[in-house]
Amino acid sequence: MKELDRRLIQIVPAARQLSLQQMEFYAFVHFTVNTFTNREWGDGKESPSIFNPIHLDANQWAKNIRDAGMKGMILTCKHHDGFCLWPSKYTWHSVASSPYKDGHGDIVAEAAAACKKAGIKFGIYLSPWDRNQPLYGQGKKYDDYFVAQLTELLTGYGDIFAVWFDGACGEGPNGKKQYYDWNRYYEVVRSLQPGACIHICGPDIRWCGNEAGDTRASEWSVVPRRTADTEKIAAASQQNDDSNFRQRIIRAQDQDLGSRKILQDEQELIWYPAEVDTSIRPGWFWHPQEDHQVHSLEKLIDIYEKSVGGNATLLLNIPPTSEGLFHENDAARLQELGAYIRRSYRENLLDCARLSASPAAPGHDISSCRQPDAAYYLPADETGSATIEMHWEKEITAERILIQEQILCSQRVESFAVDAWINHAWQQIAEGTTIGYKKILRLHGIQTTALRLRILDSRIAPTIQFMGVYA
Ligand code: FUL
Repeated sequence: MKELDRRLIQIVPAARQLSLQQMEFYAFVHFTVNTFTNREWGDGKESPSIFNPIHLDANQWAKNIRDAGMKGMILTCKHHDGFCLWPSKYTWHSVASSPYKDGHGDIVAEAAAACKKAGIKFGIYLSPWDRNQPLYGQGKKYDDYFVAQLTELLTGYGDIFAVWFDGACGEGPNGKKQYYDWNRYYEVVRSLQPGACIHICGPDIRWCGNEAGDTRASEWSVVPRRTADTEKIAAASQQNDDSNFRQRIIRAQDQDLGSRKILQDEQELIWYPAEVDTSIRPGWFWHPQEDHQVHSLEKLIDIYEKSVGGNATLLLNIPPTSEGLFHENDAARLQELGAYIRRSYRENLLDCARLSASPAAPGHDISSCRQPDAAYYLPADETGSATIEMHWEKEITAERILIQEQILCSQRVESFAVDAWINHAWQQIAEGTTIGYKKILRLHGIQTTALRLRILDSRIAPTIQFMGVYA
């Protein structure tokens, strides 16, 4: 077992993956001709003349995104319909042929500038599947077109934090078949934007496997390399525009991607953390009939705490209307969500607690987990178990406990429990498997003077980088 553990803890995030994980929560913005046709997938035959978001204000998007606590925005620069939100030199199927700003608009530039102004990062979604481009299905000719567009986006708009390659394709068995030269795409991204993560059909960030906002109960970042097989990701992706698709939960057989049992016979392992992508409303694009179906604050909090607090990142979509603005209902919900997150995690009750723990390895004292810096607690004992106690002089009411591993030392914890001191005895109030970058547990207003974290099983020894207890 220890031999396997030693092998597993060698797998750690690249710098770009660590930065992305630390962003935690960022936005998707789906916007194209579909916004004007009330569809989810365009067929590529739409006339650019329908595209005219007369009140477009990317600053309104960026400001609401930032206020919600999100750290970046990924824009659908080109969705499956092939319409480009920037004046690409390689096609006329773009804003340049639309009435928007008399064909002089560039929405990618507007969005990138708005992100910069709001102090958030900017990323791009460029759909490999293109229903407008006649070269699609012609092998290298289409790859050349795709790479040319990718190059425009990666060189003309400043720093890009994310490149999102969708696996969706609705061509069906008798449709066009394009064999994408993925490695060529990746090399272009690496050479032009080495800090960008390549998401989904790419080596850096893993699709969680559904669009409903579900996170696995045990989310692992060290997984078999075959998990990043683009053909398989594409096969599991959307094959038609049926909106029921996004309700599908993670398939049962996929629940465990990275326990020791799964990894023991794998030759090749990679750091490949999960991203949960979902929309604030039923559709990815704006549909006027969904203006009153914006998810409740409770639902969004639940998605947030299970994803960001479940060792995944959260990519939340907000679709602008045909006027080019976030609808007031979506904007109001984003404001509420941001206020809720700020309020909930403002005051760490651990600041006034006495901390003790199983004997620490030199330089890795338990006090290291009071600050969210790189320092971490590490027990001297390498068997994989450890106990951390928190004591208060006066009774506290705790709503949440937050625990973070130092993922630069890989993901190690396999099993843990939390106890509270109630009626002069320890009572177990929560348990879990993985912790990873961040675990948030709801404690439902427990009243106590002491809490205890028991790490029951871990690869070598657990590393605890930060802990928080919140009222
Ligand atoms: C899917 C696409 O087909 C949807 O339209 C949307 O862009 C979603 C994020 O990915 O695969």
